[in-house]
Amino acid sequence: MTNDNETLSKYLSYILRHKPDEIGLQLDSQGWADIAELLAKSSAHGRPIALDALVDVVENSSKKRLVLSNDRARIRALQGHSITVELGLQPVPPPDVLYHGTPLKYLSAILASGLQKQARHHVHLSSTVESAWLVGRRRGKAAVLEIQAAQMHGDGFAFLRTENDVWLADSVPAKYLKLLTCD
Ligand code: HQG
Repeated sequence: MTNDNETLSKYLSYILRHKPDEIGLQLDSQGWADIAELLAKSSAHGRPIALDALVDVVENSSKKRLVLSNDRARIRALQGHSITVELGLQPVPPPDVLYHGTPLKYLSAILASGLQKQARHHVHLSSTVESAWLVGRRRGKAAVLEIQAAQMHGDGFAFLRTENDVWLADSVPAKYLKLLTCD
């Protein structure tokens, strides 16, 4: 993935997760945008995007933030929205443990009050320690928490899993969390 593609991936994720209005774009209730309309409106707002580049980002971005519809006419973000969309994910039982990476500075607040979803629709959880580290370290010194996911599920909490193996929950109360490792 080139730097250009990473920039484009972030731009498209920003528009499709948070600010379609910024370029006058309408998403449907499931978060889909018509690609021709997206390209035209982005261009009209000073950000021309080639169709090839968009497809390349969707298919080759290591972050897998975006997906095309089966007919390849529409695009949406897989997760991470702050605007209301219905992703159509079904609750599934989680593995025994999941992980969450966070900036070190949030650790004591999280251990005291649990994980809250902040601006997004869900708390994002990782299936591996490695991916949790990557999430936490994107803002500097980090900590990785282990979550007793199967126990939570047994207590009635729902978990969703996205196509790119991100696990989503409404919240994680502090009693299911423990510090695994930190910088
Ligand atoms: C923290 C990126 C204080 C939470 C990543 C996180 C991920 C609390 C921050 C995806 C808290 C919210 C999601 C509490 C939670 N007190 N801080 N009680 N509860 N927090 O960005 O999980 O590039 O909304 O730990 O790679 O960091 O967007 O969530 O640090 O996959 O594709 O509040 O976003 O992917 O931050 O990241 P975020 P996140 P993309």
